[in-house]
Amino acid sequence: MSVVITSPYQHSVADYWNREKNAVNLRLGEVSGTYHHHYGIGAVDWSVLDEPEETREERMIAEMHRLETAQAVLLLDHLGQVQPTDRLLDAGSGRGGSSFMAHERFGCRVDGVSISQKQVDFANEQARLRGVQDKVEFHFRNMLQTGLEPGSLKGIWNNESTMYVNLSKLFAAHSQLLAPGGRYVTITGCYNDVYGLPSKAVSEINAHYVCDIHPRSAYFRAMADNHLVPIDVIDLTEATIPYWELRARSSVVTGIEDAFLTAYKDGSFQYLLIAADRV
Ligand code: SAH
Ligand code: GPP
Ligand code: MG
Repeated sequence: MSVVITSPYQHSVADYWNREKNAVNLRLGEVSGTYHHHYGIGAVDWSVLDEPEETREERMIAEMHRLETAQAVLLLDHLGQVQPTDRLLDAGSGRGGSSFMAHERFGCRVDGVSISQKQVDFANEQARLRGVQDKVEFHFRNMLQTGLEPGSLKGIWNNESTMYVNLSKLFAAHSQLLAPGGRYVTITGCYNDVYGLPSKAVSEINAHYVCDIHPRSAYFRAMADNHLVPIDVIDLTEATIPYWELRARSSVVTGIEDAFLTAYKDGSFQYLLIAADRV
């Protein structure tokens, strides 16, 4: 164990991300050079299926990448007014895709943290290739204990990374880092309290990614306890189903597609955007 990885569980999560090389992530990333580890939203252009066989696969990959990029655009839309002199934190930053998009959009400094050294190295190399290494930096750090200066951040987001941590600890940490009036945004999968407890399909997703999907209620409780007041809550479940339907028919399936489609369709699982103000 180290000062960054503080439990055997976190060690197994870091191990997953250090080994991860799924074609569904690398081939999509190569489309534009922006690498995402999250899912897509929006209507699919189903004309990709009518494409001749030689070009169909390439078109499907580009289409999935377009929907994943649209997901990150929607998240950034909810960060509010961000000035070039502000600072942002990408908590659980993966290969860095959303951080680069935020820097391009706002011109400000962005720091990303991940407990995967491989991802941090990959993302820092991307920053060098883009010539933005003094403005976008990735660190091998724990989002529960980043070591960043209290009150120094205008915005923080978690793009599909809250299911790896205890939400009370996460929002206590974020609340300390955000300046008053700062904004927090997450896009996440949560289980539906109305369904009850995690369904079989939700449990399959947990096992696949070594994560622990929280109930929807846990987000609002932990936010209320930590000076975070929701300003937008958007149920993206309907908007993400087409992405999974396309992905299930692609050459880059990983085997988890049916679990997502089942969980979304049986009402046990929801894809949610939550934006909150730090008060
Ligand atoms: N937000 C990125 C990556 C999501 S994948 C994107 O949208 O592309 C989940 C990420 O959470 C991985 O990078 C993983 O290393 C990170 N993560 C999980 N637990 C973490 C922790 N305790 N501290 C920091 N990062 C963590
Ligand atoms: C990241 O995507 C997946 C997660 C961070 C875990 C679970 C997320 C939920 C919303 C439950 P990825 O792009 O690495 O996954 P894949 O390889 O399946 O595309
Ligand atoms: Mg992916």
